[in-house]
Amino acid sequence: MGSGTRFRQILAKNGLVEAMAAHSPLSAMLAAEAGFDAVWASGFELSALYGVPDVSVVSMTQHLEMTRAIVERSGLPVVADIDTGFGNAINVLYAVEQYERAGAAAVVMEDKSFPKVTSLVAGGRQDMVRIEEFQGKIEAARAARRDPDFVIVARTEALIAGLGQDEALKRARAYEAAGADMVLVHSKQKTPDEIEAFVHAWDGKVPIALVPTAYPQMTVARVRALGKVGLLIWGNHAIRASVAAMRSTFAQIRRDGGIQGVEAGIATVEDVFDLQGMRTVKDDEKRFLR
Ligand code: SPV
Ligand code: MG
Repeated sequence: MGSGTRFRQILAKNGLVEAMAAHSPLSAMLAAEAGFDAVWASGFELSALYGVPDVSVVSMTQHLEMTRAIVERSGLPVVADIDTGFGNAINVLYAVEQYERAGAAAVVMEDKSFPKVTSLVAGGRQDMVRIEEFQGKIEAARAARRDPDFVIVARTEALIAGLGQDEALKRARAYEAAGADMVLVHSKQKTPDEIEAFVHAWDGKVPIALVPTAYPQMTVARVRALGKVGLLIWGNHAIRASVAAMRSTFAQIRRDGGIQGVEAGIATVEDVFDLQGMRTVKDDEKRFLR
């Protein structure tokens, strides 16, 4: 079964797919271990991993190769963040072919112009492409997928760009009409009001996807109560958790002049061995090394 089909089956069964962000196979494995339904191969997280801003500096190839590695190790359907599709509709044809071949279940493509600027930054330059141009990119994505179950999520940044509800709804309707399987609407308001107003006003048939980073009051229960939402993405919590954990561990080692004080608070070496599959290596050694 293709991973797009698995994604659709989870959606049909649970009514909501809950995806955790990842920037590496290891973070994706921990998301699977925690019980999330899917992995969000986040562009922001991968950019941060490389220590660069999320402004189309990380190349498609870098993100694609990480997505492939995440697919291989996580075992979960992977929702790939392909930003703007890395260019125009011609670039989208190639990107979708590659991401589907890498084993992704879905791509999320946003209606900003290339190169993009990360959405949540204060005062960010948020230039959008014309609706017709983005419809062409959605149609290109549909034309490029081999499996009709491969999920194409069209993301509108109208609220992020400050263009208001009417423009967001107009774009979402146009993207559904162009064949998107889902519409992601993003907001950087500090409360869920803006997003809830959008969801209430949504009159389309396709489910909505949300990334409630800026408005953390939005819980799974609240999303379910809203209805209409099919994909919930916890957008950047893997990299932020890593930054906080590394920073405090490193600082304590510097303070203490040694590592003894951090031992209890970090993963054991055996834990990491287990994640790496060292048990299997030991079994394989017994079996094959003569
Ligand atoms: C990402 O995680 O890369 C996203 C979500 O696109 S956000 O950074 O909030 O735009
Ligand atoms: Mg992104």
